[in-house]
Amino acid sequence: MVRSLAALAVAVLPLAARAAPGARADLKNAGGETVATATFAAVPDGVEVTVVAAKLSPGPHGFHVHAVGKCEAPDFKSAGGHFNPRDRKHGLENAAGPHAGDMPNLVVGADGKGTATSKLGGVTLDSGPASLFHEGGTALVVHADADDMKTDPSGNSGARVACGVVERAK
Ligand SMILES: [Cu+2]
Ligand SMILES: [Zn+2]
Repeated sequence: MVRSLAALAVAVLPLAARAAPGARADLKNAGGETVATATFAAVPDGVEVTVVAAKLSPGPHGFHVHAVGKCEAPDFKSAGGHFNPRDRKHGLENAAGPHAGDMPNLVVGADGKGTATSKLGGVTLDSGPASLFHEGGTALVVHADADDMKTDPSGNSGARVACGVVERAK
């Protein structure tokens, strides 16, 4: 009994040590179907995003935080450009970048599933221009194609195929 409790404590501890999600987003496709979910947690100097894709086309997809918390199907243009409070250029590999909302590609397997965790440096869940809850909010967007990580303003990642407004976790 004592031994199994100890094993349980070891198994549970890494989860308990992680920050509780401070925000979440449900990403829907143009048909209104939820195809991925994301959670956001405050970490030192930024916000960690974990996305779990359940139903996306296989391959790498551009994946960003966009500057407006509005997801109007079918093109999701309502989400605006990339979240960019520090007026940088697009791309994790751009010397003049990146946008605060830029992240590595989301890689989806042949089964339509994929998981990724990335850190948004210099972003907060609190208040101010660098907050995901700045006036008007923000949205998480998945694109049809891979982001080349350097072409301004959006890495040639093509159409917006899924969008989710970033909301406070309850
Ligand atoms: Cu985008
Ligand atoms: Zn960008």
